[in-house]
Amino acid sequence: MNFHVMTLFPDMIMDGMNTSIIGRAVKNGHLTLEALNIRDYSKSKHNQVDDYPYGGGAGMVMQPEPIYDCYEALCERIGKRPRVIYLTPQGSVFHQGMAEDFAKEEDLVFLCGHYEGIDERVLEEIVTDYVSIGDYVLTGGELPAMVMIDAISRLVPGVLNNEVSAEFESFHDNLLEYPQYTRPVVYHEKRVPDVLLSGHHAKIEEWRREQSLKRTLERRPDLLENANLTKKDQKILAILKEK
Ligand code: 9WO
Repeated sequence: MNFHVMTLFPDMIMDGMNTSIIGRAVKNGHLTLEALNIRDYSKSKHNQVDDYPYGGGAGMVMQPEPIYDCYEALCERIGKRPRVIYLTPQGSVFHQGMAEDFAKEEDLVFLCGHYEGIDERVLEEIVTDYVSIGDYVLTGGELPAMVMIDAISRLVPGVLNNEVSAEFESFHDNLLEYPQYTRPVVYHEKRVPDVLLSGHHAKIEEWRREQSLKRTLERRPDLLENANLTKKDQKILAILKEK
């Protein structure tokens, strides 16, 4: 997977990702990550990339030409026209299924806006996917781009050292993860559940599944609508709902 981030703050992307497991995956060669400085594509005297909004109003709007030229230069260099994701509160809300879909691509471009946004005309020309990471307003698209890169990267084969872990974590079957415990057996008078010390693997799996169902029912009942439930799961859920 090759990530290309178009931004006015390339250091924010490179510093943020170098200090994580994603940084290790880049060094291993499982991923590439580059930040493209939109300012490098300004043709104005003072490398200007924004201007006042037509119609008036507060703040500044990013101009279309540097962003278009940045994308076209990338396309010429790599010989393809990858999907362009614009991070905006006006996009579809990001979820695990979208991460799985994006992980199938060989190249992905993230467009990070700033100020009061980007001139609509260049968005119409190059953006293929409008994505939000949640209903809140930030100062720019860089943090959402990093969130998406993290979620997508861990689905790329070889990025996580544990081959099976990616599919076995939260959202497997659309359920929340069961609780985890490690040493010591007793901490602040609380014991680790006995079943986990029993060595009885079938019983442990059964307990963990029940915990996942219980937790999802309590914390995220909305997820159950699209959950992958066996007949046995449904019976356990019915009992949990009675309690
Ligand atoms: C600010 C503004 C002020 C007056 C009139 C219109 C306005 N629009 C905006 C605006 O949308 N600013 C955005 C700031 C422009 C794109 C980058 N910014 C951003 C991205 N804030 N929050 C996000 C974001 C992206 C993905 N998921 C959650 C939040």
